[in-house]
Order: sequence, then C-alpha cells, then structure tokens
Amino acid sequence: PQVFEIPETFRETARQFQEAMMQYSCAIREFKTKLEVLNDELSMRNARNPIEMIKARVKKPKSIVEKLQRRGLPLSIESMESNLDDIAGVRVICSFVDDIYEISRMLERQDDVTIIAIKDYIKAPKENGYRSYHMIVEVPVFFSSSKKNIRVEVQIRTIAMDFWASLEHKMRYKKNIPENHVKYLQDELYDCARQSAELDNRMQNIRNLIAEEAEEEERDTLAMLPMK
Ligand code: 0O2
Repeated sequence: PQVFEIPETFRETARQFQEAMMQYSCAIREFKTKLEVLNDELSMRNARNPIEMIKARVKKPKSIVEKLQRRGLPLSIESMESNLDDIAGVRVICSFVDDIYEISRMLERQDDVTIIAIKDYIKAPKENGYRSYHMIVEVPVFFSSSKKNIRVEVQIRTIAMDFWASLEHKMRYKKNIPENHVKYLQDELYDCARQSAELDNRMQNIRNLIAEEAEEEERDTLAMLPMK
C-alpha cells in the first residue's frame, strides 16, 4: 500500500492546535473553580445554592473552521485566538434572575478576571425572545514556563431561559421545516419566552417575600433575647 508522508508543517500546526485546545480546556477548569468557590461561599451564607448547574465545552474544530470561514477570516491558530471569543464556553444555570446579577457582579470584582464585553439579553431580550446574560472574560492560566490570558464566553441564565434556549436552538438547526410552520413556531417560541420571563419574575418576587419574612422573624427572635 502507498504510504503518505505527513508534511512537517502540517504536523507542527496540528500540534499547535492541540496545545491551544488544551489551554482553552484549562481556562474552563480555572473558571469553573471560581464559580464553584462562589457557589460554596454563597450557599454557606444563605443556606441555598445560587448556581444550579455549570455546563462547559470547548468548541469543536469543525465549528471553529466554519465560524472563521463564515466571517471571511484566515484559517490559522493566531486568527482563531484573536478573533473568536467563544472557543471556551461556560454556561451557568441559576434558579433566580437576581442570582445571575449577583454572580456576574462577583466575577467582575475578581481582580484576575478581565471583562472584555457584556451583553445583557435579560434587560434587552433579542427579537426572538432570547434572554441570557453574556460575558466575555479573560482569565490568566499559568503553564510550566508561561502565563497566558485566555478568553472564555460565559452565558448566565435561569433554568427557564436555558430550557427555552435549548428548544429554540433545536429549531434553528432543523432543516426542511415548511414555511408556514416556521412562522407559527417562531410566534409560539416568542410567546413562550414572554411567559417564561413573567414566570421568572413572579418566582423571584415569591423568593424575595420569603426572604423578607425570614429576616423579620430573625429580627423578632433577636429582639426577644434578654439584653446583658
Ligand atoms: P452555538 O451553536 O450555541 O455555539 P459571536 O458569534 O458569539 O461572536 P454574537 O452572535 O454577537 O457573536 O454573540 P452573542 O449574541 O453573544 O451569542 C453568542 C452565543 O449565545 C450563541 O453562540 C448562542 O450559544 C447564544 N445565543 C445567542 N443568541 C441566541 C438565540 O437567539 N437563541 C439561542 N438558542 N442561543 C443564542 P453561537 O455560536 O451563535 O451558537
């Protein structure tokens, strides 16, 4: 059988690409640890977990190439690193809308997290109804002989927002949906987004009321304690 020689330049590019992917996955690990630390501390202080779930992924090579091509950008590791902000992606799922802002404020205060961009699709939802809080951050990762600042795309959302986004995502990538169904599905999804936003707000209000009651109860208990 014919044996093909793999050119040295290809070998080297493949090695560099693998190294870059390893670095992105390390950045995800570092960032996830930050979130877990915040969650542990907040759950001790408030006796509940603000973060329900953390999902993370490194973008697949095929999707990286497609995105660079779609934008007419060079297909190189340098181009990928400087132009794409979402190769390392972390999704944080919270129960309540206030938790999203609390987590994001805490991340902003960490002096080794550089905020590159913020998009608040909760205050300003997208036209299709999409809601989520997006942050592009840069975190330093220390390797054996160097430190590298690596970008991570963070999407913070409630359970309801996540449920909606995964359904909408499925529809977006479905081909062959008849034209009249597309309009119907878009309208339905928009209505679901509106209703789930209302649900998020109502559940946030319930939680605020429960927290107020608990605070009042604590104040009453303290007032009843004998003064020294
Ligand atoms: P995928 O398949 O989820 O990875 P960018 O292309 O990221 O550089 P953009 O589009 O301005 O620039 O960023 P934006 O608006 O912050 O969106 C980034 C990601 O948010 C998307 O990645 C989606 O994961 C999610 N997102 C944004 N809008 C929607 C939406 O309308 N519906 C759903 N389901 N998800 C959304 P990708 O790479 O576009 O897609």
